[in-house]
Amino acid sequence: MAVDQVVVTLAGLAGIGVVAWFFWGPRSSGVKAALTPSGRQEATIVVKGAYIPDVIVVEHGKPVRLSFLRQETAACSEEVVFPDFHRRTQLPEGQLVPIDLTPERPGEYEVTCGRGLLRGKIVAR
Ligand SMILES: [Cu+2]
Repeated sequence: MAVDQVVVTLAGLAGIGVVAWFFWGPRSSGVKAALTPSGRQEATIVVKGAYIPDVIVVEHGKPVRLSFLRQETAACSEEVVFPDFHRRTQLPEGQLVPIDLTPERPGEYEVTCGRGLLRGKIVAR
């Protein structure tokens, strides 16, 4: 192979690598909840056009406290829903609202707003 062919081939392989990494590589895997001395895993989520952060990583079988702080007035986000836990909670603007739950099994637990537009998840390991 001539040098230019080698360069093109390597560039092509590198491109494939980047695409493969993008689709199958490790996800930017969310924010790990902080473990408090009491054994509770805690994270704060700001609600402002999205859940920030939108992925919270926890250990299953241990209590989790997510504190939501809604910094907007859009009606869309006034309620947060945890379908797997059968929980719905109102989020008044500007108030820190703690929500306690315990994901008993490893898996992904959806978090949405009342109308299903904002989305996030709890990833339990
Ligand atoms: Cu909504």
